[in-house]
Amino acid sequence: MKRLFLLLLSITTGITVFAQLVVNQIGFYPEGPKQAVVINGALNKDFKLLHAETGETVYEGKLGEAIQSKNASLVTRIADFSEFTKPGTYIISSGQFETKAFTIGEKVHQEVAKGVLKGYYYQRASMPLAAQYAGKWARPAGHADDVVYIHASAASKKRPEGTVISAPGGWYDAGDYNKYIVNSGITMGTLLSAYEDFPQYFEGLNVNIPETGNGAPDILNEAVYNLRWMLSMQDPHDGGVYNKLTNANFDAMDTQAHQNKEARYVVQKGTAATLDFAAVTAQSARILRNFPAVFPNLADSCLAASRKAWNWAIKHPDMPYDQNQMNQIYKPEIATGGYGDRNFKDEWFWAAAELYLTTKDNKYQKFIDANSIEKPQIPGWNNVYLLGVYSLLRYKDKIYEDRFATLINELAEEFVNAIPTNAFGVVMGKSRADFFWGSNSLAANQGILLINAYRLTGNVIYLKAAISNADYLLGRNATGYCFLTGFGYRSVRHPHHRPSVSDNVVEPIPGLLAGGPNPGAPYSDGQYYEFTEPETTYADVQGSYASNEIAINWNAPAVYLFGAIEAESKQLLLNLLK
Ligand code: 9MR
Repeated sequence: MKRLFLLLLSITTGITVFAQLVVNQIGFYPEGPKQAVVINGALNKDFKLLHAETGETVYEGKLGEAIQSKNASLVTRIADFSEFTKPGTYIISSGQFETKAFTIGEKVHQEVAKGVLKGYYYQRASMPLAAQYAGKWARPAGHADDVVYIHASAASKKRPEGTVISAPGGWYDAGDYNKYIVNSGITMGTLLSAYEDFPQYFEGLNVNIPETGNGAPDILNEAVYNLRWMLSMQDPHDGGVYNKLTNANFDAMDTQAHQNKEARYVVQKGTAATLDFAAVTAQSARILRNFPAVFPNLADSCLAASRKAWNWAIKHPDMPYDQNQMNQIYKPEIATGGYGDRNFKDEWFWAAAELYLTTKDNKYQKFIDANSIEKPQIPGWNNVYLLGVYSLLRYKDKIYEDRFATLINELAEEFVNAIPTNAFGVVMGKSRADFFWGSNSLAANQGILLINAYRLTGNVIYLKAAISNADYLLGRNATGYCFLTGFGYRSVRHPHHRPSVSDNVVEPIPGLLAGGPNPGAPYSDGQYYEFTEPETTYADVQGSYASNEIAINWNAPAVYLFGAIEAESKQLLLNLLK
């Protein structure tokens, strides 16, 4: 019957996307905004909220006007039940569609916030994951990385080709088992900023990792695990930082972490890697000096490493990582991820901002000024400018405060203004260009910008707009998927993630955010995609590395976003009472 309906629908409308009712599958804050979206339900006019256990109707409403999506050939109607505030477990129904149960309640995203942070533990290299922390995903230690070769591209006088160094620990980058400094840069900056913006919240967020209870919050314990690896990626002789620690080729998908027998190399130093490293170590120094008992001397080591990296960058201000060119000169050829950035303005800005804030040394100001960008992009691995802006604003630096507050508020205003015409009532999808490799991280990073605007102005509109993108990630989107493994009633089951593929556990490792819709995906990974428009090109299959991989730089803004909305959710109530 349902199939017949879909067939009729596609014949009569030419629409190529399934009809369904989508919602944040986890739920809503009692005083928060609450919306579900009917996709291609041409005949639907109203909706009901039912009590999940009793089936009793607790609220009835009319769907909003039909909205043609700008990002796919689909039409939606929004079911808004924000005025219903009673905690409980509910289902929404509209015509032939029904959601599964979700919750209205305080702290409704607390488990998600914990889950996305815990996701990092499962990415740890060089140590066994014990069952007491990892449950059924326990595994032996992968990649000791105590024998790592200096690749020909990275050879120097003091460390000629083939020199063995030790660089254990850190997180695997994504679905592969390699470790990349550039991508660690934005990841660490985002996690450290989450802590700096919401210290109290994160001090209370324990995620059952080996360090839990050691006197430092788990978000810092996790970050330090990667930080120690990052420190080992700096050449102590000159301060330059290697781009990555990698196999020559990607492992087969069914390789378990501990089975890897391939040689590991560090390859070529670069300006982006070294400046990202300088920024992360400067920010770490500032934070970790408040935890001398837990991390003795680490803050000092970080600051020394940061300065050394900065000095190297001053001498090598424009050294891109061009893997193709490198492979023409040096052997063995390296085929793993490139993260090859060519524009370093944003890295200069970020590193200068973090060093300036940590050291109070005015010499960094001229680099902040010289590398200012008028209309910066929302952060991504090759675009870290706003991380510097957020930090300068966090410390209310008098010189920069007004200018950057205006910048953030203007961007936030554009986001908020785009919501009413968005088919899903969210910020994500303001433009078709929002959908690319790792687009879900954009939704989360837009959320971070909005949270910054909210912190600057106290205006709850921005907090609500950030929540709209959280809803997007958890199911209110054109695919109907909750993009987080292990959460929601229709979530990612087959991520492109070697640990999840190669273990004997049916469920994927939880707490990992899939890359999300990417119209370029069919051309990159050659998988079959049932739908191919910007907001629908997503397939929950292992082979889809361009839409269904997971990555540390995509999880980090999710840690920030879900942590921030949990930390601030009580403001929704205070706002209602005003
Ligand atoms: O996130 C990266 C994306 O922006 C690039 O378009 C893509 C292709 O170069 O690579 C992505 O990063 C991958 C990295 O190179 C290797 N580890 C997995 C990453 C996520 O797919």
